Amino acid sequence: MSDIAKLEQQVLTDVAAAADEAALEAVRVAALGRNGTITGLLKTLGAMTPDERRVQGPLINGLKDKVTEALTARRDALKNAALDARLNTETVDVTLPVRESPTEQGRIHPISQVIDELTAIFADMGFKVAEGPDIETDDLNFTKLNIPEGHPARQMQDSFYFNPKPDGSRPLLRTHTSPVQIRTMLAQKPPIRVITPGRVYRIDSDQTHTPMFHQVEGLVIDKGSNLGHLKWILEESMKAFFEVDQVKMRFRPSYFPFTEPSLEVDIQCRIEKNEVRFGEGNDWMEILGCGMVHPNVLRNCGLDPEEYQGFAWGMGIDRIAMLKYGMPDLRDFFAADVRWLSHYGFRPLDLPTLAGGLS
Ligand code: 2NM
Repeated sequence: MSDIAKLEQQVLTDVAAAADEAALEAVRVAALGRNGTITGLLKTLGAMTPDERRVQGPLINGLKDKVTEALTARRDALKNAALDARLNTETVDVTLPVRESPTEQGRIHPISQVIDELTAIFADMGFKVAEGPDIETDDLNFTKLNIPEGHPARQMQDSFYFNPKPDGSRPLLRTHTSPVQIRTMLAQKPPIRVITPGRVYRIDSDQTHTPMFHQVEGLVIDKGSNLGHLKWILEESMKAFFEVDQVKMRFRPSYFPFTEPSLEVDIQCRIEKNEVRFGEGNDWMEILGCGMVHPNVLRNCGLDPEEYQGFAWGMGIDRIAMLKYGMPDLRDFFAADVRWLSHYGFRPLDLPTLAGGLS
């Protein structure tokens, strides 16, 4: 066998044996690289006589072409094999459920949802939302609300007071959102229609009380405002909130320093083993306190009680959220447990509207 034929056999054997593209490249360099065996043969052509070259030229170039062709074929085969291997391992199971994007996984806390629902309901009746600071002065939290010094509601053990300031005054965490309504009356001229949802703080912690909880209060100040208006607003708003056509309410006389007369309101319901239904049944549940704003409060805010009257109400958001959405334990609200939130939370783009449904 000639040297060329031997070389051809050797190189083609190596090409066939190359197990991957790196091994194949090594075979190519050994044969056709700068110092390769076939390149070496090609270089010998220059020193040959024309007759020798006429014979050797086609043989050597034929060898080069054959090897080049074999290299290309083997490279394609290796590429296809590698692709087949990937396709076999990198399978996609199209029957798997689509993974939610992070924006889809987020949930609105039920308290935020209830605040949004109440905002939509009262906005529809012409109310604006007013907000104020969590840290309040004694004057706005108590004095202006007709709660005098020495009143039991002011007791140190009931409110979170800060250390005294140089002037002797002691700021505190607001115990209700009423100071926001005082601020509103001081800053705006009637007619006033506001609701004030927000955090409030009281030193109280047991099965049914958390030291921070949420309130929404409402306030209307106008000429000729009366209890009939208050009753209508409460009935309509609670029907909308609990998403029922009818709801009976029971108004009982009560006492608050900032209203006169003052009333506590029960809402008709049916209490079953572990469920409460509104708008039916023979049971009653207390849900809010209300009354006509006390003339002293109006005067404290620069309003003449002979000219303007008003009514106000206050209710706990956490409690009505529990009732509406069937959450059994108040303490879960503030446990920051993502499993609880993903169960009871609301989708961020499902905004509550009166037209589209609240919840
Ligand atoms: C309640 C019950 C009754 C109330 C009164 C006022 C203000 F500022 F106008 F005097 N704001 N909120 C009020 C009245 C709050 O919560 C149970």
